[in-house]
Parts: sequence; C-alpha cells; structure tokens
Amino acid sequence: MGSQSDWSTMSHASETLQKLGIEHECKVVSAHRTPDLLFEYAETAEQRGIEVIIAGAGGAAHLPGMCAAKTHLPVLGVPVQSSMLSGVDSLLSIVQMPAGIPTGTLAIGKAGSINAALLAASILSNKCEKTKAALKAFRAEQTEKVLSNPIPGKT
Ligand code: RP5
Repeated sequence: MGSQSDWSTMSHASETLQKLGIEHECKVVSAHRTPDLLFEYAETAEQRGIEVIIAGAGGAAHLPGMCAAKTHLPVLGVPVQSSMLSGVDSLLSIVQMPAGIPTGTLAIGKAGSINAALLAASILSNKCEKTKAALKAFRAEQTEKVLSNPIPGKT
C-alpha cells in the first residue's frame, strides 16, 4: 500500500488472505515518497516467490500502475477512499491505464480490498489445489449464511 493510512482499507485484503490460508506480506511502498523502493520491490518480487501483487493507494494513485510497469506479475489495484474526492480520483487513476500495461482494478474501499484478495485467490487456484478448496469453502459458507438467515417474520 502507498501509505500507513491505507492500512484500515488494506487490512481487509490481508484478513481475507489469512482466512484462505494464503501466505502474504504487507508493506508500505510509496510511488512518490519511496520511488526507488517501489522499483526494487516490483523488480525483485518474482524472484522472491511472489505470484500476485495487490496494490492499494489513494488520491493520485499511481502505485498499482507503476508497480505493473516494473513487473509482469498480475497487479490488482485497490482504490483507497480519499478524503477530498471519496476515492473516485483513486479509482480513475488506477483503472484508466493506457493500453499495454494493465492493472486489474477493484471497487473503492473495503469491498475492493476483500475482492482483491478473493481475485488473487482465484488466480492462484489455477495451480494450487489447497487455495481452490479454500476459495470454494469460503463461497459455500457465504451462500449458506444467506440461505440460513431468512428475513425475520417472512417465509
Ligand atoms: C497515497 O496518498 C496513499 O496511498 C494514500 O492513500 C494517500 C494519502 O497518504 P498519506 O498522506 O495519508 O500518507 O500515496
């Protein structure tokens, strides 16, 4: 994520990955405050065994795009809700990548953070049976919660 202030949003991705038993790391890497660190992080990610990068940032959110420019690994961008423009700025900065370097873009805020983790799990589940099973179990549990909780007083 681009700042410690993004953690209240990005912690939801981490919690979801944890629920699914997916090993991950959480780091603050700012595209504009620590640009050299960002380059090093993205360039060495593959050799460190990272398979998917979730990048959350707010405002002029160039972190996911710059990260994607420096690695061929899939980069999933989470637009963090900003104080001035409620995250629309973050969303547009991440989603409107010119053709050639894609960033998978999720919803603004908590939903996007959770879904980034679930989408990362989907990508990993192509090769990892354990992750596939965990993802299916997560979905089954979610479905069961809806089905077993009818509206009170209604049939
Ligand atoms: C972005 O600027 C970060 O991703 C964060 O969402 C936003 C504000 O950062 P802080 O000023 O709170 O560190 O780089």
